[in-house]
Amino acid sequence: MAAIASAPYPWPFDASLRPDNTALIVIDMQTDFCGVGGYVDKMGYDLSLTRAPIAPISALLAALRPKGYTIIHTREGHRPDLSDLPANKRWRSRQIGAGIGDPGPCGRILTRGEPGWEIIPDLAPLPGEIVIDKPGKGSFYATDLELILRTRGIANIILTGITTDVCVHTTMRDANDRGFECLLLSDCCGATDPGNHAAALHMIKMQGGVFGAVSDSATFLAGLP
Ligand code: C5J
Repeated sequence: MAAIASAPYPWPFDASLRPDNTALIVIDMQTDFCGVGGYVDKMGYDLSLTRAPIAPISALLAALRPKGYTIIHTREGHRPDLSDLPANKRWRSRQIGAGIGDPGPCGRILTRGEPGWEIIPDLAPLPGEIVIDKPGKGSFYATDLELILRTRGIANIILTGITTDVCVHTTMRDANDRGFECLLLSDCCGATDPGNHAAALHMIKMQGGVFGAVSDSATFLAGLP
């Protein structure tokens, strides 16, 4: 039986942390969200905020890979013909000067196959690791993530990546509704606004852990069996 010190309760609730039933999800660590010339940079946000989780996630991967945990990476992006890009999502992105599908310094913004859409080299998936391509914020919508998790017998999900308040939170909420037991590691996530990052962590801990629990990578690694 193993559990991690976290708030508002030791995670997982049933102390069932094992490599065979637990997955690490690394969300959208793409150049578009944390690299120079990508989508977040074009919008004018502070890249240091979305780059902060790179080193902690790297350490986490180094610890979990040899133990046999399921590792899943996600990428947000759209088909080159933009047939899966809702008109309002494109319109809004153009309002802030980073039109999805439009050319930018890293190729067409948030478009599959372009340099900006790739996962950053520091956190590149290893052969055999699962990569989920998603058109939206949540990792379950219009993907086969749930099928893969159920097929592998995954009950517990560790959430990392960017951005805390958007794609990570949407994925955590959707996972929680599906009955998965979720842990978010605070230093392994980042948002384009520090207040939103803090608020996103706070929300999880309400109501006895309404979406799961929150810890950090040092605490997690110290408690890892
Ligand atoms: C956003 C994401 N923020 N990966 N995507 O549009 O959080």
